[in-house]
Amino acid sequence: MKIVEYYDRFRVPVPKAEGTEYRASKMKPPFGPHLKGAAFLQPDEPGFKIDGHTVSWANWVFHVGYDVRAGPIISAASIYDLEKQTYRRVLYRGFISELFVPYMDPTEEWYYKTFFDCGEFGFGQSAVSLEPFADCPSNAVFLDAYFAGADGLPVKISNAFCIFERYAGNIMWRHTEMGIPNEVIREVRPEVSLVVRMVATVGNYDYILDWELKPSGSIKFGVGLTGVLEVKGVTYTHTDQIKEDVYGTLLADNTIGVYHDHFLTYYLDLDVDGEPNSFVKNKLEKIQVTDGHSSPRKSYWTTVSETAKTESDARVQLGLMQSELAVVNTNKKTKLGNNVGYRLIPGSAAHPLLSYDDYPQIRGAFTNNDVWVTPYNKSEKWAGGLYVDQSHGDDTLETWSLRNRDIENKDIVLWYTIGFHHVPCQEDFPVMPTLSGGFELRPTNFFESNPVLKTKPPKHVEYWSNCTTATTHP
Ligand SMILES: [Cu+2]
Repeated sequence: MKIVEYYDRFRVPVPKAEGTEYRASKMKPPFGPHLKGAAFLQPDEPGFKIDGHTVSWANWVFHVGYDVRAGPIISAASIYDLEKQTYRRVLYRGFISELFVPYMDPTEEWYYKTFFDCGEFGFGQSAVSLEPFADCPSNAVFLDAYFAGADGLPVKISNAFCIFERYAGNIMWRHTEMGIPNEVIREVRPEVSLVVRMVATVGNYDYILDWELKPSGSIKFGVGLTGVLEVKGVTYTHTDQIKEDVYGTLLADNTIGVYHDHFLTYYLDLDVDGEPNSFVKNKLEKIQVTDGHSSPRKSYWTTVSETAKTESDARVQLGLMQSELAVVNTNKKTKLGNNVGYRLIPGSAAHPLLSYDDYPQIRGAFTNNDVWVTPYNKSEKWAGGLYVDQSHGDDTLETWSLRNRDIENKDIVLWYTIGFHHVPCQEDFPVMPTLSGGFELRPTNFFESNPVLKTKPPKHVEYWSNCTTATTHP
């Protein structure tokens, strides 16, 4: 328990504290833009019910769980089908399996900073109490979380989750039909969705994790990055002084924000209308019209559907090909004969730039593809391995996938990684405005037709002070 040796490679000035205050109580004028409070009025009680951990809202029912490692776990999510008069399963279980954050500074003090936030720290264990009216809107309902502490005693995180209905002023669907003589049809339905939110503060970073369910059947996965950047001290106070690679951006005097990535890998055990599912790539292919007479057009695109038979067929790097990716149930078809399915609408693709044989990337090999599909296996939950601390990369999603098992018409798990390459900028300092990303699972031929067609419009306002064109609704 003694320091037996230390090595002082260089010295840098301690960065100034000036300009780094972000506590409202310590701030002095002038203040930033004044924002008036905004609220989504719900004069009646919230439109959802929580029974134990089961939430039912609009046409959805699902279970909200908490895991010390993954944080929120949404399971047994089913949606009511008005036509079939029954609930139909969409998602058996979904959670964030791993978050890989490699920093891009290879020097002695920084090269090892390649964090696995779920496996090393625990998203659930890093959950923080949410603040009413700020972290969550006024209509939110809060849930506590508990985990077993290091001494075996329960640790409570108050208000770890909030659940709320969101009306962000968006339109669920609309149409103004003007093609009929002497008649105008105008139909609009505002979009209200349900959000389950948890915030994990892992050291310096705060991750806002949203699960948003829509009456149209979509599930949107939102990720917000905020908090404080991981910075390093340097002698520099101006970019003109920098003649070497500093592996980041000068954000303030003597302060570099180091380049890094955030890769969040989601585990999505979809059970689209039942357990046996298949993964389909609908490739969009350009067809050239070469015969010179069948059409005035020279080209068009069409879809070529490929069903993944084994795991190797389901490794996808987005951005390289134009395709729609879907999980379908070939045992269940619509009346018209289409396979019922759910489509993955990816977020912006950020592919890892480390070499495959670089040590952190061997451990983070689950980010080598943006999409993987594996057959359900009880022991395959954590993309970076069960024991991720100092792992050698021999128990990752990539190593499991190399077995190349059959995945057609099986209980399958879709793994999707949303990535961010983060080049810090001065606005990210001293605390970073939320950088948002996300992706969506959206029904594709799951319903016979638009499932929110018969959603009634809200009460109509006859007169609105700043809108003179308001008309009466029949
Ligand atoms: Cu970042």
